[in-house]
Amino acid sequence: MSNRTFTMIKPDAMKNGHAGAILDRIIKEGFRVVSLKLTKLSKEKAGEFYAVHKERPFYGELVDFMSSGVIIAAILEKPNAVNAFRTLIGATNPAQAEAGTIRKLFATSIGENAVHGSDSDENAAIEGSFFFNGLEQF
Ligand code: FUP
Repeated sequence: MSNRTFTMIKPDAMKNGHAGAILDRIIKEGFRVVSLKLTKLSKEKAGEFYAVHKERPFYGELVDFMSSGVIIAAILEKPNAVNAFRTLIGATNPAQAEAGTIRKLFATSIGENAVHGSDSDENAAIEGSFFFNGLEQF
């Protein structure tokens, strides 16, 4: 079990002014920030990040949305980070997310759902290194 996960605060949450509240919540839940940056994905980079969903009907919209504005990308550390973070953010669809989760509080829809959280240790490592090189991981 690895202690790291990867997250993005997505364009909807950035535009709606929730970035500060989301970061505050993450830190208060005991995650240590290993890496952090504000950046913007090109369509090409967003397509690459979500390549696993290439055949899904929502892929085009997902790529357009994820490249529509700035995001905050971060690597986070806590024991059992992947599962702990997915519990904190709640279900993909905010309508089904538990009360008090980040998506329940800040997401608008299944497509514009405020935050990303890695779904496995392996993907956490791949996704973290998509955004941060070794010198940027503390
Ligand atoms: P999650 O692991 O909760 O981020 O969800 P998935 O990996 O299943 O989906 C990745 C992203 O694809 C979601 F954050 C939003 C988008 N998506 C849709 O737009 N529609 C869907 O039905 C499922 C996912």
